Amino acid sequence: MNENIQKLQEWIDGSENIVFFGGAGVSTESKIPDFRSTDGLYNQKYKYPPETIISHSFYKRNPEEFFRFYKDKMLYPDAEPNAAHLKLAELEKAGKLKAVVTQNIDGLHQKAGSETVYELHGSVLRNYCEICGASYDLDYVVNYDGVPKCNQPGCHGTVKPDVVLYEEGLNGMTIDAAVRAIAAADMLIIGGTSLTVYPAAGFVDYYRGNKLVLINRDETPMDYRANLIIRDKIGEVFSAIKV
Ligand code: CNA
Repeated sequence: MNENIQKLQEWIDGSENIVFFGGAGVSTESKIPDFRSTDGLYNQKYKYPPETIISHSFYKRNPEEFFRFYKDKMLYPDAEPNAAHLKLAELEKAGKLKAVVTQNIDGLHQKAGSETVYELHGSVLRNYCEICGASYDLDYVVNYDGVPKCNQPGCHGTVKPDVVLYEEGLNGMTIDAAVRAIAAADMLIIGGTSLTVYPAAGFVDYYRGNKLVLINRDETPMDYRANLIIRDKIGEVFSAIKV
């Protein structure tokens, strides 16, 4: 075990109120591409930039194109949790980890068994009719040809994923719960996030302890804040940790 991972293990052993704050890099080892890596979504070529397509105004103006991109590039119904998701769930069951705060929309923390998960940007697993509010699962959206429409009698509303698009606000209750968890944590582990998407990235400011661990392949604007930086793959790091 290398020195950094040993230190991470010691800090985990000595903590009882750990919070994990993560992003797309947590799921790349589950074969879901992130946004900003060289092989991530933002570095591929599309008719419109991904930031434009996954914005609220684009969704309203051009739902056909939105759903074409969304279904093709953002849905991974067969993805499975990796060692990072699984170890975090184990840490929660052991009573050490109190919450996962995630920017991810893939539902893999819950699939791994985590219970307290604050999904800042929503989830592709939940979908609602914009008119009558009827709810639909992921399969409904995946299997619907074109723009998914509500199947309730007399309703033909568009079924919108419960995902926070650019230009949309975050859910206030989720923000509140996430910030409270981070403020109360004795250890904050941040991983797989470029820490560039606000307001989520600003949540780091609420941590008041001195065990801030950053596990990320690339540098982030918040590296200077970390008490320990690990530049390895997050799944590999967590598979070395004993609960
Ligand atoms: P990002 O900006 O794409 O950054 C990802 C970061 O993770 C980068 O700094 C990488 O260096 C790092 N990284 C990638 N793979 C690994 C790995 N195996 N181990 C360690 N580090 C790794 O993603 P953010 O989450 O910071 O940006 C926030 C966006 C991305 C949110 O709005 C998400 O909804 C959105 N997103 C989510 C998913 C998902 O749900 N899986 C996928 C793609 C994008």
